[in-house]
Amino acid sequence: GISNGESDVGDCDDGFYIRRCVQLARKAIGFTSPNPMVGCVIVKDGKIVGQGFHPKAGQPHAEVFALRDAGDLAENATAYVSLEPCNHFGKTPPCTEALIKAKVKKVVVGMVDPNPLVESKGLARLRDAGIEVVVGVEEELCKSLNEAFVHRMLTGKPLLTLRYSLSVNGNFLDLLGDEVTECGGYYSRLLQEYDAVILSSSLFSGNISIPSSQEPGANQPIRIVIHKDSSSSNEIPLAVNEVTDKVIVFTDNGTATAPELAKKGIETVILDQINLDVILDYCNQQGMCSVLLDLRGNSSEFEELVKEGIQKKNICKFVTEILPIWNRGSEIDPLIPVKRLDQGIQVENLKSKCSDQNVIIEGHFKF
Ligand code: AOF
Ligand code: ZN
Repeated sequence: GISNGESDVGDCDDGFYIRRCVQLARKAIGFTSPNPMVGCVIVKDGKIVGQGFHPKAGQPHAEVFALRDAGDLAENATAYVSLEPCNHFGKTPPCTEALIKAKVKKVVVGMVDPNPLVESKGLARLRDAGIEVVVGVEEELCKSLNEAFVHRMLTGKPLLTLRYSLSVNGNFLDLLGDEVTECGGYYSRLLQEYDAVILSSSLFSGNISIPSSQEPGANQPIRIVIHKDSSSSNEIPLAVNEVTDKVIVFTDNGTATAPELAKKGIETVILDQINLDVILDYCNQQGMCSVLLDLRGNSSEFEELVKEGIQKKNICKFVTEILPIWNRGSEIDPLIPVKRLDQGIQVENLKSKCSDQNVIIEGHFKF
């Protein structure tokens, strides 16, 4: 398991500094995969003397930046890290050795690193070196910060979230209330935190351009476009000016589309049958931790994927946007004869946010 019961209990200030670590870590939102987001502060005599975060895979870890920032002041100080310091040589050398060399007196850790290369070995190394170690401060917060990373470490698959919009009478809506282009909108912020977003090719037949996050300096997810020849006989209508290097098409008709797309520099994966397992495997191999399945466009393209995802328990979360409209003409649609709550799949960790424009609900499937 990744929780650690045998640790000392942190004192009340510990929570404050770990929350600061999480705040720092979030500065790299969307950019760290396959690595986690990690923040670190060095505290001496009740003052923060150094801070840092992990900006991107391949770059130094949070501890390295914080120790650099603290300089000589790190000696006899307490280091706070939202994730257990690593004790292995990956793309970068072990942070445990950096902490030991800097002569910190104590290390307070938010959560144990679920990465089997690390998992508690970092803590053991620090303790062996005579450093006092406290584990599990603001543990839930730290786990939710890196929900996708933890999920991938434990399952070998990226965290998959279903996104859709509903009318107040419970019908699927083929639209976003939030203008995609709007900075500060929920969809724009959502895109920022995902490594990839799966979209229907039919979305691009209208005047809709490939959605991107409008947050300043944001990560842009890789756009995975699903093209089912059976459901949309036409070619993929991606306009050249819309194409970025971050588009990949999964299609069941390579002959018609692949050469055309290749000319535009778009990678195409041709499958006999488009299925979620293959897409998730692909994402996993690319080091993606989180994928958003956006249910807009031709719903028949997604019907099978969603069914498969629920059946195989590959869909972990949902984010629903309820828009302030009544879908005329389909008043009876939502009255599917489910008369008992336990006939469906239970969801948990419900969170909601309400404004004049929409109600956002998110939660986890409890399989
Ligand atoms: C930390 N602090 O800031 C991060 C950690 O290939 P590497 O060397 O970057 O190692 C990646 C692994 O190190 C990653 O999977 C995770 O277990 C840990 N990441 N650890 O102490 C950090 N980013
Ligand atoms: Zn490290």
